[in-house]
Amino acid sequence: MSQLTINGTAYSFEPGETLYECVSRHLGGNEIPVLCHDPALEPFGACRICLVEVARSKGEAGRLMASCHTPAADGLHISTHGERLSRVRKGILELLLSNYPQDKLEPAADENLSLFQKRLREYGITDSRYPREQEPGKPAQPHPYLRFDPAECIHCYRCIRACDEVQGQFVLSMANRGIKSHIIQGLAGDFGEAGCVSCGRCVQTCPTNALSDRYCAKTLRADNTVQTVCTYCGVGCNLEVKVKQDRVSAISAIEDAEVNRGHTCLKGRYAFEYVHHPDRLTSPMIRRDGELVEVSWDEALDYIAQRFDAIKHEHGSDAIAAISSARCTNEENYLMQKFMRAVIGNNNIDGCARVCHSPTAFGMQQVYGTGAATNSIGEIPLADCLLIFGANPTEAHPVTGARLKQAAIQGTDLIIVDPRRSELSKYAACHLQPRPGSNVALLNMLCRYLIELGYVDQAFVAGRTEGFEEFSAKVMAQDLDQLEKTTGVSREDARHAAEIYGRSRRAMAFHGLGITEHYQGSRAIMMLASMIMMTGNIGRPGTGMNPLRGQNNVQGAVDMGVQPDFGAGYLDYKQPEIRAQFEKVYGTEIPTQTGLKIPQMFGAARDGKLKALWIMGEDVLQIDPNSCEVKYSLSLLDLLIVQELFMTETCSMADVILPASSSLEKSGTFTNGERRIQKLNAAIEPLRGTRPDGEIVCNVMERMGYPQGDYDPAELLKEISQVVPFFAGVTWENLDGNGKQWPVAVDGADTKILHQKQFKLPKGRFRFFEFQETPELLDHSAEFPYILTTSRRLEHYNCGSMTRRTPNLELVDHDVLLVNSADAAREGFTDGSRVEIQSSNGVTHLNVQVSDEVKPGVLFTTFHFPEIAINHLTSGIFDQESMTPEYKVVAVRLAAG
Ligand SMILES: Nc1nc2c(c(=O)[nH]1)N[C@H]1C(S)=C(S)[C@@H](COP(=O)(O)OP(=O)(O)OC[C@H]3O[C@@H](n4cnc5c(=O)[nH]c(N)nc54)[C@H](O)[C@@H]3O)O[C@H]1N2
Ligand SMILES: Nc1nc2c(c(=O)[nH]1)N[C@H]1C(S)=C(S)[C@@H](COP(=O)(O)OP(=O)(O)OC[C@H]3O[C@@H](n4cnc5c(=O)[nH]c(N)nc54)[C@H](O)[C@@H]3O)O[C@H]1N2
Ligand code: SF4
Ligand code: FES
Ligand SMILES: [Mo]
Repeated sequence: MSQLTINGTAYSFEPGETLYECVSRHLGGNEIPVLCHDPALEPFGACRICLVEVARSKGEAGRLMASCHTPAADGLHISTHGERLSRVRKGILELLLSNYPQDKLEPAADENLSLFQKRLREYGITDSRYPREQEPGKPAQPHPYLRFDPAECIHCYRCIRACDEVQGQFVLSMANRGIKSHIIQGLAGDFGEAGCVSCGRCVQTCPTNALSDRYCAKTLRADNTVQTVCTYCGVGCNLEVKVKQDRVSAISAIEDAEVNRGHTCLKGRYAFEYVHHPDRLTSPMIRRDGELVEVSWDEALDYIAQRFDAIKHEHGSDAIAAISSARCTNEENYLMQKFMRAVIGNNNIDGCARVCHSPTAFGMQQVYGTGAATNSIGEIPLADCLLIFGANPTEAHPVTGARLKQAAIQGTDLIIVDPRRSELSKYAACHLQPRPGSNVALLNMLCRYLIELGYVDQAFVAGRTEGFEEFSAKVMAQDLDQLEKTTGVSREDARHAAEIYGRSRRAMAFHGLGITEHYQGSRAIMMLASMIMMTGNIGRPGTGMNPLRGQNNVQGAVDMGVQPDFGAGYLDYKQPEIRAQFEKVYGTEIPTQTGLKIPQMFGAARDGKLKALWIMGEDVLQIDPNSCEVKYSLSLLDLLIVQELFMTETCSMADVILPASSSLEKSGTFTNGERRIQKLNAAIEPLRGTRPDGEIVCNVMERMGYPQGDYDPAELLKEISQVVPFFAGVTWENLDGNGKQWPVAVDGADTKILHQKQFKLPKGRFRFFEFQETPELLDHSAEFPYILTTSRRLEHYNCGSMTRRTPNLELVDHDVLLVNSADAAREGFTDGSRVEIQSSNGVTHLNVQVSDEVKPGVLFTTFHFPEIAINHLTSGIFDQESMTPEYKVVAVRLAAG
């Protein structure tokens, strides 16, 4: 019997619960006052305000115990209130107040009081009988976002613990002892120098205003507060937006959100000033005599409808294509593909997944039948091995990255496969550094050792899969010497990694663009999926294959049919019964010819077959490979429509510009990387002159004679749930709270883990591939001896149009080229050397940063600054199955620039 008594009534408790947790669960979080306690952190017990009276039997005098770290136990009698408790709590508060500046005691409205001030008010404490003894430390050095006022610090340690236990950055500590003790940000009192990543978790947890931020998020008196989802990466953090005078004024994390539990990175919490930036596009424009001139919405929409009709009439509907946006909502993406299929009448619809995780979707479908993450981020603590293959989550998916780091700090084995020394590799049990582009060869090695060491899950393989014998025979036939040479990874290291992965009971794999953006992208995915299946690491908690999907809604955009070969819900429109279903809902005939993928669209433009392209929220001219060819292709179009927030590189070539509203100005749903459909609620009205993308698409549909009506996410979700089988039970109303992970059954039940009893296919299908060298290196490495690989960094986001318009620019204002110290010495480069980087496609210039993050022969940079135009260098080589560009391998040479 697990029972105790609280204030005379019997209640049950759960194993491992503290008294505070048990009381809060039954009587609410306000029953016992806490101050140093944060539910996301380990119990600490510093302030003692959470004292309760605990007796072994009824009527016995209780002992005072700190409820936040005292375990619940059978038969205890607990009192949460009473004269004695009140007296002690008042004494504690008075002592704390003696070291707090009295002039900071605000007569503010309750919801704007800090937690400390709320407690003072609850217990009626307004001044202190004790003298101030504490010597406050110094304020922190100026920082773009964070502020520290030591006078308001009450030494509860919450900030230090949040930094250590949530973000794992260890920036803050307590210096000195006794009355001289104070919080420091490294020895210099400088957040940045101490390794701070500006996540703001310390600000969020601080119960006073000792830690605050540029936007005074905790104390700002807002007119309105709205819950929404971050617009940046595929983690999908839940945010609370404070609105004042119709402006987005501060953002904080939602404490009880399953996805982020009070945490964010600096982009979600702080990088929102782009919303009101003067550079925002606020009027439609049409190019006349070479100049873009502002026009009314009616004029722009009439012009588009009339030009589409004319082009369709003259060249046929195949002369029109659209690129939809993973930055936009599910409903908007659904509309865009519906527009192409039902109004224009072709399948020429594609999106940013093409430059990203299309190999994941394709490859996982081949092996498992479903191309999405199999498990959920919340399961990380359940795994005893975490394999991170070609991903850099502490920068690209920071909230997930922080959880992975915490797991490693607590002893979970981490295996990193990355040519670069990423932050997480410092915590790894094993870091394999293959030569960029050699993943398939490395997976051959890993599979071989898993088989040799006896780590094949025979029962799983026999019961749920097919093709293992052939797969295994091919793996064993590979020449290990050759594989070592190809990958640059020794057989001992590969064996060690296989041993760690194989011996674990629950191994959870994460992967990213280091595996997909390659000539053999899809093939490496199929090998990885096979390896996971071979060891039975699928369909159970704390296992699986988990692509760290990139943009906020890249999972959703493809789910909604933003791809040329399948309709919404990955349904094959070539099958008559499926087409009939689409036709019934769309009320019109559906085309059957496979549409164009993005690179094919550019090719068709060059061949004179494609005449019009509508791009919603993608800066193809900066981010697609081989920019010169992209520019040439776009220049040949008769009509280029770009729907954007800012005047991007691509906008500069547009014939029509449509100013869109940002994610903070509209409603709809986003689907994060763990298939979680979450609600986006408009925090403010669309900026004057802009329209939400969904509304714009509806407007064009209506102008072209299709009765779509207005953009209404709730109504659209009804339609989507009729079409997309895994959305069957999704409604606008039932997504409140933590959203739902698809597939969602008609009764609303969602799915945390895929493939638990069965794959989507009758049996999991093993797929083996041999390593093939990329033509990029075969053709060019003699002349261009270095391999350049490009990725992203924490502070900036993709084309950078948004983060470059926020104070993130004060943190990082340029790209650099990482060069290994041996290469730098040989070439005569030092930190800051200006170099010319040339590939067979183009040339650019960057400043060198000498770094042993990369091995000799490998160079690294990012693509966030348009002036660098790094994609002038990237090649026209694509993943053979999905046409995802090979951004991660470019043969280049260096010269002093
Ligand atoms: N801060 C920030 N966050 C972002 C973005 C951003 O721009 N900025 N972009 C978002 C988007 S769109 C995406 S898709 C995701 C991407 O996030 P990730 O999938 O993590 O992608 P990258 O950081 O580009 O590359 C991951 C790693 O692959 C490694 N790599 C390169 N070549 C190879 C190889 O041959 N083999 C292996 N095993 N590894 C290799 C690189 O060194 C790099 O560390 O991030 C999202 N999140
Ligand atoms: N060299 C190199 N190049 C790469 C990569 C790489 O690793 N290396 N990674 C590739 C990958 S994975 C990706 S996903 C792409 C990303 O490249 P993009 O998709 O171009 O980049 P984003 O910055 O995510 O967003 C595109 C545009 O959407 C706009 N936008 C934001 N919200 C909205 C909205 O609500 N409505 C509208 N209409 N527009 C909006 C932004 O202003 C931005 O200009 O880059 C690719 N390019
Ligand atoms: S981790 Fe991703 S979703 Fe979360 S705040 Fe950062 S960019 Fe936004
Ligand atoms: S809240 Fe329990 S000791 Fe501070
Ligand atoms: Mo991406």
